[in-house]
Amino acid sequence: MLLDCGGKPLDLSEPRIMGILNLTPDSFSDGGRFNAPDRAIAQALQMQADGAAIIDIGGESTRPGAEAVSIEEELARVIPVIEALAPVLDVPISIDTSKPEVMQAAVAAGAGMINDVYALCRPGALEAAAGLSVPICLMHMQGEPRSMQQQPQYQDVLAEVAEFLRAQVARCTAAGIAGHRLLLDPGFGFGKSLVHNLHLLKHLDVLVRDGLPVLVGLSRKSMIGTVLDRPLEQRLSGSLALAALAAWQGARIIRVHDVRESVDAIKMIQAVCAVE
Ligand code: 8Y7
Repeated sequence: MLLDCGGKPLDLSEPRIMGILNLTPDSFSDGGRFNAPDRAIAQALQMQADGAAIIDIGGESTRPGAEAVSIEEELARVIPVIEALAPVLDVPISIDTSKPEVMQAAVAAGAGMINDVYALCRPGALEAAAGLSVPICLMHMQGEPRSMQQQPQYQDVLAEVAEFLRAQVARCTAAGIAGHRLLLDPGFGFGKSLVHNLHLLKHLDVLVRDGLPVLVGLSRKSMIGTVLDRPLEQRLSGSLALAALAAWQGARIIRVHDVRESVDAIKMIQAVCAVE
């Protein structure tokens, strides 16, 4: 299956790696090390060379407890980098945003996918996305980043996440967004306890069977920190184990910080998947 990301094809017949490029000064995993545009561009090119099939660029932190940034600030962080990168990257750029203005400006600057952790639920986002022609990743979140980890509660987390995503697909379809432009993401860590996250991953195949490509972000997340009792910079092994479980169950895009290692891991899984 081939996804058209604003003119750049993304082949999802095998699981692919999405490299994370954080342009936030407070970015929780890389401490804002790639904040300067030149270094961001070098980092993106390195991730492509390491085998990333798409680069996800974000200018607003969505980590638990993070504060919102203004439209102007977010645009100032992401647009110059997208403008510089789009012409020189072979792989598509995804814009991690929930703001309609940023979606429009980013796609105009060359982004080929929208990654919205609010699943187009913020005012104007659905209309903005419908007016563009790039694929959209719809992610599930319970609550808001500022408070979502305080008291996450579900009767049946898997059923509720799947139901939410199906409802958002219907909402998108009604707004004129073709189904083949949509990807689904259960939103690991977004208003979920450790057990919720583990249960969602164990049964990820249920979401995969809905038929839309599934994207997952597990890299360095607190579920790994909690199980292993490791700080952020020591979560690679845990991240690879979870990426493997997701790819094994049919996830098509794995969003990661450590591209080279993750590409190796999913290549091995693909080798096993490809034999009888
Ligand atoms: C995810 C994400 C983050 C995720 C999608 C982090 C922006 C926190 N996580 N987008 N974004 N899925 N689609 O740990 O799981 O990277 S930010």
